[in-house]
Amino acid sequence: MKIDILTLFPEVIQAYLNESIIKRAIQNNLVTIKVHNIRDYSLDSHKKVDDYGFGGGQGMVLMPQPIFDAVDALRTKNSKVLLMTPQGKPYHQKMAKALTKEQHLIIICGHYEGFDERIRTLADEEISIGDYVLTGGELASLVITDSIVRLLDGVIKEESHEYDSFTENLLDYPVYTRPVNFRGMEVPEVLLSGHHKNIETWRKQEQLKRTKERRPDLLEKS
Ligand code: 6GU
Repeated sequence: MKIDILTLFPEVIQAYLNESIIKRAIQNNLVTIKVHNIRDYSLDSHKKVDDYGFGGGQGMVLMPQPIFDAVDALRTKNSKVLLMTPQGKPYHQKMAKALTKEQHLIIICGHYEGFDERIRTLADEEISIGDYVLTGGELASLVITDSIVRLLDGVIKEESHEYDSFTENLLDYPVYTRPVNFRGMEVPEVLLSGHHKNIETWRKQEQLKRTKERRPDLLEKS
């Protein structure tokens, strides 16, 4: 898979991609991720990317030209263009899973007060990562990228996401490591038993219990 991210703040994105699991996935050629500065596509002599909104009231609005030219330069017939906006479709694990099937994603990060409405016509999908407002789409693009990359073949052990929270509309079960007793808090007996069937049953019960307590809305879906 290839992912192109269009942003006014490439360093912010690159810093995250240079660490941990995503970094390893890139090094192992399981994904190619390129970060592009929208400003580099501005045809303005001062590399301007935004201007005052017509009608007043708002602050600066991202202009269509740099973003249209960037998408034109990057898009192929297999590309899917995602626009990050709080007005988009609420993101969830099933969308992450579906997006792993794409060959090429172009992710556009909005910024400042907003972007010119005509930029929406470039998008195959508009995505929001939740009902709150961020200063820009950068964090959202990283959320989307991270959630997709960890699901790609070979990035993490298959077993690690088989029981992920949300995979079956259930939250994850509790996990423990050494020591067995930490400040009086004990690791559940069953996990030390080596009895795989019982461990599996316990984990399923804990998933159900946890989901019922914390996210009953998920149980209604499953
Ligand atoms: Cl995608 N962008 C911004 N600016 N705020 C958001 C968001 C995106 N998703 C939730 N809040």
